[in-house]
Parts: sequence; C-alpha cells; structure tokens
Amino acid sequence: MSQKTFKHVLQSAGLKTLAVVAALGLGFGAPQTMAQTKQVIRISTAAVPDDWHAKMWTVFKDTLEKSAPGEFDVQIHLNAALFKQGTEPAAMARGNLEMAPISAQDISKIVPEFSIFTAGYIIRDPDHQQKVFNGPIGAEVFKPVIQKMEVTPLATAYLGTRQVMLREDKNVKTPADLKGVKLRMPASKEWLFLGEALGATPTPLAFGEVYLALKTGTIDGQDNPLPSTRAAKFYEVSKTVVMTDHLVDAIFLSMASKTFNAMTPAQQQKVKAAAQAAAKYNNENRIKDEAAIVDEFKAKGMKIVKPDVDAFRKAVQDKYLNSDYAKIWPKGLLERINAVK
Ligand code: KDO
Repeated sequence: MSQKTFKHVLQSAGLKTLAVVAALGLGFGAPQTMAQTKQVIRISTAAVPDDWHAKMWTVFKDTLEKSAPGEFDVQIHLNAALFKQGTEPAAMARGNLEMAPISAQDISKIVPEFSIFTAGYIIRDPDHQQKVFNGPIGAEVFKPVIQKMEVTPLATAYLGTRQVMLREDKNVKTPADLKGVKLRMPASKEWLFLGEALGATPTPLAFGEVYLALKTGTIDGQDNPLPSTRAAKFYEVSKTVVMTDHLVDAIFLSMASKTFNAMTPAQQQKVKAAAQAAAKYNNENRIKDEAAIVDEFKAKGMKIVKPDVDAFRKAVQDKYLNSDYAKIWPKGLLERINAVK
C-alpha cells in the first residue's frame, strides 16, 4: 500500500482504526516504545489436573512470570488436550509446541541408546534418579537428545515408581502369575517390551482411555505410579495393587530448541530455573504422597500385594540384558549408572 492510499484509508476510517493500526505497530512512524510481544510458551501434557506433574506447570508459570515480568505468556494444556500423548516431541520439533514433559520411551524412538532408562530395575530410587540425570551422565546422555530431537531438556521430574494395578482380586507373587494378563501400557514398543518383561500380555492404550478400559474389562490392569493412579481415579475400577516397584520413572521438562535458542542468555537461565522449581515441587510432593497412598488405598478396600520383587527384578533384568536394546547401550554406561551413589 502506498503512503497516499494508506493516509486516505485512515482519514475515511476514522480515529478508531488509527488507534488499532498504531497499536499493531503498522502505522508509519509507529512509536518505538510499543510493548514488546510476549513469547508464548504452550505446554502440552497428558497429566490430569489433580496430579502433581500437572500442578507443577503452574509453579513453572508463576516462577517465570515473577522472574521475567511481561516477557512470557505461559499456556498450560492438560489431559493431552492439545497434543496426543507421545506426539509432543514431534510437535516441538515442527515448531507447533514450545514445551512438554517427555519420557525416556519418547526419546528412545529417536535416540535408541536412551532405552537404557526405559529398562526396569535400573534406576534405584528418586535420589539415584536425580543424581544420575543432574550429574555428568545426564550432561552426556542429553547431548544427542538436543542434537537429534531439536528439544532441550531443562529439568528431570520424578514421575514415581511404577506398580501394577489389576481390576480383579488376584494374588501375584512372580512374573508367572501375570501370564495372560492384559496389561495396558502406553502405546510404543519400548513400553510394550516392559509389560512383556513383567510376564504380562501388554496392550497399548493412551492414558486418557485407561479408566474406561478398566471399567469395561477391555484390559485386566495397568501400570503407573500410585499418585497418578489416584489422580486419575483408577482405584475406582481396580481391586489389586501389586507393589512390583518395577520402574523408577522420570519425565524430562523440555523446550523446543528453536524457542530456547532464540532467547537471550538471561531468559534461558530464567526458563531453566523455573523448570527446575517446577520439578522440585513435583518431586517433593510426589515422594511424600507415595508413602501415604498405600494406606489410603488399603482404607478404600484395595488389596495390596507384596510380590517377590527379586523374582520380578531377575526376570526383567534378564529380559533386557538379552534384548537388542542392550546391544546398543553405550559401553560401561550401565556400570556407571549403578556406581552413582
Ligand atoms: C502412562 O501413560 O502410563 C504415563 O504414566 C506415561 C508417562 O510417560 C506420562 O506420559 C504419563 O502417563 C502422563 O503424564 C499421565 O500421567
């Protein structure tokens, strides 16, 4: 549009249009002091609102808006409402999403050697997990994630220790007792392999569909950390919890590298600090909760089974160590993970 026609439009459209045009920064000689546009950070997670790893995103938002007032617009989307569970890394790489928690199983699809963290009975407890991922091993294993996935992990949150939950009353002592049990696992081959290693018949399903599947009997059970099981109310449609402790699970609060790399170093530091504050809030609450939920479930009339965890550990570890997954684990990494105290 020439300057002449532009002026003409303004004259005929009146002052209101002028104000809008100026506010949008389209006017000639628009004032330089105009408010900077905020960087939008859309977050997508499958977490349900009551879960700590859903609430932690509010901590992220509050912390960031306090440390960098007016610079960011953090938008939280729960219940996989924005992106389907497991599709978040691709959405971030394509530039359609700025942040998401991603799992070791998500990462393994692109960085196969990361599958070491999908194996049961490797990470011992939440403290071991934090030391592994926040130390030299973390720095090393996140490098190919940044290079190959175009996402930048900023903090490691403890998702909890996964237990098996069954819709029927059943006594499970060893993996043999799970034979033929249709155990729901998240939908990827890395997750299904874990279900198989536990002795069950794994069935892929998104988290959001688990409640109904338990209720109708499409599946016989599912595995999840107890706080998530409570937040999603799976106890309403289950009778038995088998305390297998089979996976000390993590999610990595990650940002699209395109977004992260476009920020100033000061902004990057604030975003990282906010992600770490969120993970800390989640970890503290979740650890406290995990200890108390067993009694809560007992009080609700659920059967809590203490299986032969050594039998599960041996079966799961043997299955992984003899699999193709283990063949590509970096030499010596397992020993180094075990040596972290
Ligand atoms: C699940 O689907 O079982 C799982 O626990 C897998 C995790 O990686 C994570 O996606 C989690 O669901 C969701 O955040 C819902 O709690």
